[in-house]
Amino acid sequence: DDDSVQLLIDGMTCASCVNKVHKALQSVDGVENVRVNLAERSALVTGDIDHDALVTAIEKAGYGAEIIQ
Ligand code: 9UX
Repeated sequence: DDDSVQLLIDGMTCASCVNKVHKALQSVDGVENVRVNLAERSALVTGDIDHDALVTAIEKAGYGAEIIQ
């Protein structure tokens, strides 16, 4: 089922960070849409997703992540 997950990202400070986080999230199986907000340090991901896989992908890219909802 399609699902929507909001994450709080730690360590994202510039536009290139946003691109890295965006690519990391986009590469996770089942992800359909990704929006990363630098000012809010958040990401909104939709798709048929394993939530923990999103956190793992962000961590592998070098950032911290926590699921907000
Ligand atoms: Mo910007 Mo982010 O110069 O990991 S790429 S701080």
